[in-house]
Amino acid sequence: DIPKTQWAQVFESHNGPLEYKQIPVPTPGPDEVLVNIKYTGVCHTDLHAWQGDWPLDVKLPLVGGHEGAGVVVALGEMAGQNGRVKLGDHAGVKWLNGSCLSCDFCEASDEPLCAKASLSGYTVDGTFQQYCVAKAAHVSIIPKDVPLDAVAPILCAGITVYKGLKESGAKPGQCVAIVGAGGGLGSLALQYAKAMGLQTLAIDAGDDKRKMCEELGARAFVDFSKSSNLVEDVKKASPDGLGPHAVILLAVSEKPFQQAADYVRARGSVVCIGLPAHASLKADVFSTVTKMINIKGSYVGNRRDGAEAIDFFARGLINAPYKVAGLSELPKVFELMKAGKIAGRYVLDTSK
Ligand code: 8ID
Ligand code: ZN
Repeated sequence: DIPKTQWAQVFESHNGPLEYKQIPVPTPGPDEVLVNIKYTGVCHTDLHAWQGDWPLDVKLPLVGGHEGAGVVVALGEMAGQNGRVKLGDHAGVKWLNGSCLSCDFCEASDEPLCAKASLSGYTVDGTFQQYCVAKAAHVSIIPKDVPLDAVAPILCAGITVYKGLKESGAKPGQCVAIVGAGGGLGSLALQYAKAMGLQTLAIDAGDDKRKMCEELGARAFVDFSKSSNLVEDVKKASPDGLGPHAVILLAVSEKPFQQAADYVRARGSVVCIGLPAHASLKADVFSTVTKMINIKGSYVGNRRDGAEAIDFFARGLINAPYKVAGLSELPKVFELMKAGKIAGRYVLDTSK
């Protein structure tokens, strides 16, 4: 039985108090499902939403969160029709809460580009609550033998880095630089890259993150806080000294977005995924042309990318560390994240 009220983390204004309180349990619309969220990851995007530092309006008041793993407890009238989602299924609520499914982009399975997309924990209430609604067509189905705490970070971080690695065009055996490798997306990028047969070169700061990155299979770690010539150090750390075949930019600061084109290998690609506020890209035109460099963006993934990312995880190929805290402890997790002190991901238990 579904309760009338539930615990949630709510904020009413940017950088305002995060209130852990009881709110009504929402009712799913005809094409929606209600998911009893058991665990939710905390993504740096949630911090951007709270701080309001992106050029995209946030719903206020807001329940943040978009890496929610739980159990389907109610179906809207139309939501069970095609049999894809059933009561009792384990399901994931992602950044893409819903999309129109009929525009040019949705038809081409580029639904993250849909102009009418609704975003969990941003334009609609997300997973920092015990019961969350999402469009039936968009929730991910999670196999029942997969633990819901460990799979939560896959629902944004995992999908996003898996898609970004595919977009990079890097082939098995080649080397990719993961910038921000010690964070939530970065730790998973190291594991997806390895599972995809790629070598990795990790860039981040501090000995905790170095240790984690080495354990996750990185061939080398470059500490950006200690390097006096990052471009040279990254090139030197690549297998043949010519630079990595691709760079996956996950950092939440502008500087690495200005450096990547200088160390990527000729013919290589630079994939921008991190979203530092008020940042611009910069690359030298002469070398971009004469090195034939490809610079592009990558934004979450479509429903199929989501299913594939979960399948890699379900096959035991993805093991990145995460720490579990209670939903009530979100403010503490945000503080640690702002300070850059989290190696890997935090996952919140919504019962605490
Ligand atoms: O679809 C997308 N494009 C997408 C999806 C999900 C998340 C984009 N994001 C964005 C988030 O909004 C955020 O801007 O990706 C970024 C990273 O999210 P995250 O992994 O959840 O953040 P984190 O755990 O805080 O990790 C960031 C890491 O970057 C490092 C930090 O030390 C930290 O480990 N970093 C920084 I800040 N500056 C760096 C630098 N100059 C750096 N690493 C290397 N070089
Ligand atoms: Zn995210």
